[in-house]
Amino acid sequence: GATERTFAMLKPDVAKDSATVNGIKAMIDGAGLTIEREERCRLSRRQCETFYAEHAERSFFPDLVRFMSSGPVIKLELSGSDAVKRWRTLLGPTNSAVAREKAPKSVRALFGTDQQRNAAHGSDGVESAKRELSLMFK
Ligand code: YYY
Ligand code: MG
Repeated sequence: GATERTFAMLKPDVAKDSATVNGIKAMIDGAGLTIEREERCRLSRRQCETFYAEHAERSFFPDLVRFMSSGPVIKLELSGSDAVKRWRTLLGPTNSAVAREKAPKSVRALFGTDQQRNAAHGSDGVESAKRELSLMFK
């Protein structure tokens, strides 16, 4: 497959726990993906609203923004063969409970809690990866 870049983000539910952060980084490495860039920061509500703008009309949006701005996140740029799809597969389904059923070895199955606190983000396509990388790495 083509060499791609994608955006990954460890969310506030896991970014505060170094053992979990290291566990997820080991999974990234094990999948043949390279961490090109890493930045720990706390996102403002405004930054979260912009990042998740496609979901602005959804009922879960205010709660999602509150959660994502509640503590530090770790932003990662990943590269590798089919990186976008590879990281999405490693992440597993959005809802952590579904992930435990359908993809028990995935990041969300192992480290997520529910449909909101689901451990990590991954771009859903090459175009959104470009948008998210330029938004999050100035
Ligand atoms: O791309 P992915 O993160 O797997 O899911 P999206 O449908 O893009 O939703 C983004 C984000 O919103 C999800 O990671 C958690 C949150 N969310 C939620 O809190 N409740 C839902 N019913 C759906 C999504
Ligand atoms: Mg998404």
